[in-house]
Amino acid sequence: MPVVIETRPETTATASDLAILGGRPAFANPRHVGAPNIPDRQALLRRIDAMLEGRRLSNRGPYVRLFEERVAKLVGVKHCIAMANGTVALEIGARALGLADEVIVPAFTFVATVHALRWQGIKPVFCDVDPETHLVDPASVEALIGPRTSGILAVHLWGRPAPVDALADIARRHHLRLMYDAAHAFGCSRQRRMIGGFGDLEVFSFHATKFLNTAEGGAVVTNDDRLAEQVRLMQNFGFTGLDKVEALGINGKMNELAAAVGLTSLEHLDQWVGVNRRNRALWTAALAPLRGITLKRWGDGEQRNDQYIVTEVDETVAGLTRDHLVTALRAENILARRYFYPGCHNMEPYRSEAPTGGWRLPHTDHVCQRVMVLPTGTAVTPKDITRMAAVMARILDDAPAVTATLQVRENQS
Ligand code: T4K
Repeated sequence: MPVVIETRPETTATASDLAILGGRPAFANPRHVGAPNIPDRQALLRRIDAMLEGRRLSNRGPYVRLFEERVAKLVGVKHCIAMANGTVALEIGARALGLADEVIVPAFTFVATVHALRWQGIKPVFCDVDPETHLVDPASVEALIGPRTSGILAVHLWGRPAPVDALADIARRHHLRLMYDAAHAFGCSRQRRMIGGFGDLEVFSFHATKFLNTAEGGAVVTNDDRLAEQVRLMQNFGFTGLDKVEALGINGKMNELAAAVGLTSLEHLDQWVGVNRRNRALWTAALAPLRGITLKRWGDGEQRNDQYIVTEVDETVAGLTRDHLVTALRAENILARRYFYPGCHNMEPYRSEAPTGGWRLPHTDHVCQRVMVLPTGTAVTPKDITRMAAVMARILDDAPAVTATLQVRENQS
């Protein structure tokens, strides 16, 4: 049955109209993974107006303080230190923990997790992930511990809680520091306990593409008073008072404008969770009949932000590769993503720094070949999802032609 799509009249909507085969794109404008959630404009503008009136733009002004207070309360931790972005929060967190020499970290993550360590002069030692959950595999972590290991940096990837009990046990037995990259996990829980309170400290990102954004922003959260004090010192040049510098510090501060966006966005959390939940339910139904595409699921009964619609493509069943499917979707202006291809171990400088014989991460390599993340969030409507899934179905139906076309292109380039 022909499918009605945005820029094509119904009568001409046949499989051969696929954009990758020469047709017009299904969507006139791109549908993104990570289009920002935008809070109420009037409320935000009122806050910005008051900020301009008060001429307080940065250096832990009233909005940053309030934002920190609200985030700490929501997450259930003693301290939240708001940061300029998640990457600098990771760097300062690692430094405050005294991480040095080698830190065990998954290669299946956004490169910022690993760059933050390397930027601090720390050597990342890549552990493998569980191919089912995409989370660090504790057995792989423990096997990599050596005399130079100072800590573990695990990731709550996609907002899904890392195996916190097993990791805490490993860290305790080997006297290692344990921190979490919780960039994806704001508003998510694990056995009813909010992510943010695990390990020695955790780091959120409030980048534009995240569930809760401050345009650029992040935070370190912890229950450790001494660590919190260290982090605060480090994020503000080491100042302890007027003209008084007591430590080596850097500038990691969140500004008031960002905090105003954050505070206004916090007022929408329930609404945005609702939209993401609705979108997930629609994607679940729409993808169910499609062969070779599996939507990853987790955390029933937990709080989730559902910010990422993560699928795996099995090319032997789908009839085309994940990469060809993503290329065909992007031609339709459906900007699916191959996060986190090709894995940090295959990016520089880590690829060139690989131990003799290279990094051996079979599960990471497997997952990197299969994952496809699809658009969701408040910028995506139910109609969009129906259309995107219908286009995907047609690409699968025409898989041999799509594959042949893309292979010709690849051979020519
Ligand atoms: N740890 C993890 C596990 C992370 O995922 C991240 C960030 C970090 C640490 C570091 O936190 P930050 O230092 O960033 O706070 C994007 C984001 O830039 C990055 O923040 C995020 N992870 C990562 C998963 O996604 P790219 O390279 O994919 O960004 P880009 O420019 O391709 O944007 C994604 C899509 O979003 C595009 O299709 C366009 C759309 N978009 C983007 C922006 C910025 C918009 O529609 N509007 C916008 O304003 O990394």
